[in-house]
Amino acid sequence: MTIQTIKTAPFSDQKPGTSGLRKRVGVYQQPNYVENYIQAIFDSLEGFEGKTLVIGGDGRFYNDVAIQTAIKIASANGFGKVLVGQNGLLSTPAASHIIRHYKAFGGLVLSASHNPGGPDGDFGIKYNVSNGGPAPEKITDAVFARSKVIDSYKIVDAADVALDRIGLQRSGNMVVEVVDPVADYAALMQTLFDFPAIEAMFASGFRMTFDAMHAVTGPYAHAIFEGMLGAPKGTVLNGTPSPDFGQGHPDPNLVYCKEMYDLLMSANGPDFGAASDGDGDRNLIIGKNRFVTPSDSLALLAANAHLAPGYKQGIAGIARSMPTSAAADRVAEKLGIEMHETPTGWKFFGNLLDAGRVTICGEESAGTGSNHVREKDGLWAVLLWLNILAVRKQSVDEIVREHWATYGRNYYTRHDYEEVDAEVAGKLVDDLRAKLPSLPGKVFEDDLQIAYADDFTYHDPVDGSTSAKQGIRIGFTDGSRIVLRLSGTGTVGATLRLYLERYEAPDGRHDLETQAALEPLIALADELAGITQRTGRQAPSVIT
Ligand code: VG1
Ligand code: CO
Repeated sequence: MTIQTIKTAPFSDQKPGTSGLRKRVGVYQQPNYVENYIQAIFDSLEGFEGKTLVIGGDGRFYNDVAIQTAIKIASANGFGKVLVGQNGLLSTPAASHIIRHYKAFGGLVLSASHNPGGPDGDFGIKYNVSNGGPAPEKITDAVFARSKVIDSYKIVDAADVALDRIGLQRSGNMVVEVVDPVADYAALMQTLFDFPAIEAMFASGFRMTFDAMHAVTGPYAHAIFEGMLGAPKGTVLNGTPSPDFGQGHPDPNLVYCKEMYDLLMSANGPDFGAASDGDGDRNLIIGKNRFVTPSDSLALLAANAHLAPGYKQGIAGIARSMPTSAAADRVAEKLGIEMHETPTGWKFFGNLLDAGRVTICGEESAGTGSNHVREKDGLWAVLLWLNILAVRKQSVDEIVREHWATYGRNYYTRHDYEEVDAEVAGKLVDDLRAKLPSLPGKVFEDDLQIAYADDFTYHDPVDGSTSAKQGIRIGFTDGSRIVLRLSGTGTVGATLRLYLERYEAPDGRHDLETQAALEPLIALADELAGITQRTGRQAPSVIT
């Protein structure tokens, strides 16, 4: 075995986005692209000599190649050990747990999450720090800076690791342990939730369908729902991870889970439907005749978390990303606990969780999680819902309606315009930003009066850091909001995200169709930002 130092030239586009570096597979397949990026990560870290690195991915195309490369570069750079999931698989929350549980130095999560996979799809690499969470901006900025000047990387000349073989192997001087991807994670879930109560609910005929979308949660869902909780075989659909996700789009929303939605709305449908995304950190929750928006789900889980054993002492606080609806704020207010609004992306929750200031976090993009790991966690959300259903013995629909009757309803939708010309999208945002100072006080149709208009800046209360330009917020005196930002996970052109929200008091109307309820705001957003006119799009690509 020898350690080789290979000369390389930098790439200019290795800037991590909302959640790691995501690119088309073809970009990643360029010679030295993976090598450069991983070396740039290691060059931005200190003190890992002899320490443990966790590696795992969502099983998408190119995972196997990138993992072998990552192991060899980790070995050459002096890591003492790599813990890797069998067959290269680790869901994002499971990777976070393994980093924490084994006190690893950090981890590499290989995923492009909900983006399609396969040779023409996307690939991604994300670095997580020792608390199990995504690297903070300080590190991702350093990685990008390093990637622009890197001129060599170190790699061992060693054989590939047999990723299918559980147990100890070596790569150069470094130990590689291939671990069961599910066992530690499933054990953690058992400490948080009342498994016997959920099992009893299944035994009494409760019916659920879970769509793993041919992605990483399949093995976890089979083991936990059908294995440990006794749900009938067949409860888990599409439970075998495939490199191209069965040619599907592993994004659990009403567009890509339309069939499940229709099933849950049908007379003979199951009681509960759920799905997760490519890397297992998102969740979709649909009760019989009731879709639960992710923003409402966050509020509901926070309000009911004490019903699960892991949270019976109550929760310390709640955090939500800025575009997420304010439904959770009302729960925090009632509970008298802290509420935080952070920029989009899970990395901003890490400090608040580490400091014990919040217990539950969530994003409108179908991500919810707690202090049990430092990533959002799809199966955790499903299990917490099941635990709540088992204790309250009511339907999802009843629970949601009672929640609205107590706290009011935040009608909420997100309109995505995908693959918009990047220049057009950039100018649209810049022009709207320039208009912001003139907006407060203006009154539009339907008595919509603007209370404030700004580009969100986050001040981290724990480490004092500041993150500016995190998205445009236009707030109205009645609690309605228009939010607009550009996606940081897309790989082609720009994705414009428009988020709309309107509050209806506890005794108000809670039975309106969402898009209709938000129509005046949708029209006003278009008027203010000129989306139709500038993009030439008559309708959003995706509505969630
Ligand atoms: C999107 C979501 C954001 C989420 C991020 C990563 O980011 O909006 O809430 O944290 O994806 O999730 P953006 O910048 O495209 O809006 V995942 O499941 O893709 O890791
Ligand atoms: Co994801």
